[in-house]
Amino acid sequence: MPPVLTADSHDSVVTLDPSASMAVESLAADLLSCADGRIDDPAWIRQAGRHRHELPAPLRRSLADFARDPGPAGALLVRGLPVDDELIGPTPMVSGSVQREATIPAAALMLLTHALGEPISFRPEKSGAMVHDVVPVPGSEEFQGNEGSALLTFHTENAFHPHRPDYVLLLCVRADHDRVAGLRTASIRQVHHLLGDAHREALFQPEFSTAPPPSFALPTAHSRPHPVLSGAREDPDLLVDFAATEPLTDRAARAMRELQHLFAAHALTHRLLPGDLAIVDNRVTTHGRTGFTPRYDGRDRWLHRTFATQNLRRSRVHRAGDGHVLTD
Ligand SMILES: O=C(O)CCC(=O)C(=O)O
Ligand SMILES: [Fe+2]
Repeated sequence: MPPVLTADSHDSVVTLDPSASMAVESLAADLLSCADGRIDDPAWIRQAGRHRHELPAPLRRSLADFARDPGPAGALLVRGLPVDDELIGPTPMVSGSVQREATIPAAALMLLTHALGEPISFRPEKSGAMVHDVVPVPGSEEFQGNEGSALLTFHTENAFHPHRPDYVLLLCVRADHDRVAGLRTASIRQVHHLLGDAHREALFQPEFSTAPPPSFALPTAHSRPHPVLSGAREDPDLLVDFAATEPLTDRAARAMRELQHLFAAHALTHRLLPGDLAIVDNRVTTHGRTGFTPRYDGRDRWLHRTFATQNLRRSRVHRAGDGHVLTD
C-alpha cells in the first residue's frame, strides 16, 4: 500500500497522495445531489457529517491530532484536495459572494470541516451561508476584510463574538496571478515566552474592547472589556484583532504594540495553491494576508472559507431549530 499521507519537512503539513485525493473527491461527488445540491440545507449538512467517517483514515487521524493539540503554529496545511480549474468557473467579483450549490471543492471542504467539529455561520455575515468566497472585490482594495487586497492585519476571526469559531478553514481554489498573496498565521504559542512580564500581565487584564469586523452587517457597539490572553499562563488562549481591538489603558496599548511586533517577526506565510487547505486554530492563532494586485478578469485569487466549532450546544440559544446558523 502506498502511503496516503506524507508529512513534509514540517509536521504541520499533510499531503494527500493521488489515491487519497481521489477518495475525498469521490466522497464529495456522492454529496452533490443530496438535498438538490443545496449545501446550506440542514439535510445536506447532516449527510456530509455522516460521511466524514469515510474520509481516508490517516487524514482523519491527522485532523484528530490537530484538534487535540494544534502544535506551536496552531495551523495545519492539508495539500492535494480535489480542485479542478476547468470546472470552477470565473472567480466571482461581487461583495458577499458565497457558494450555495454543492461543488466538489465546496463539498470536500464541508467534509473536512465536519472532521474538526460542527460547521457554523453567522446570519449577519455573508447572509449566513456555510461556504464563503474569499475574493477581491473592485473598489474594496483597502477594505480590512477578506474582500480587500491590501495587507490584512492579524486577527482572531470574529473576535468580538462570544461564539466565534474554533477553526477557520481556507481552501484555495485559485491562486493570485502573481503568486504573491500569502495567508499569514501568528500564534501566541510561538511568541508568548518572548513577551516581557509587564506586557504579558497587561494582556491578561480586561483592558481591551473589540468591534465587529466590517463584514458583519451589525450596528453592535464594541464588546465588553476583555483580556487579550486568558486561561493557562503557560499556554493561553488569544483574542485580538489588530484592526478592531482597542486598548483601554496605556499599558494595554503598549502591550498590544509589543504583541503585534512579535507577530510580525514570527509569523508564518503560506502561499496557498489550488487544493491547499489552511486550518487555523482560532483560539491560539491569528491570521492575516499580505497585499496582492487583483486584475478583475475572472482569474483572480479565490478561496472557499468555512468555520467549525467544537461545541455546537454552547450557542444553542442563538440558533433557530438547532441549525448551524447563528442568528445574531
Ligand atoms: O485572504 C486570506 O488569505 C485570508 C482572509 C481572511 O482573513 C478570512 O477570509 O478570514
Ligand atoms: Fe479572517
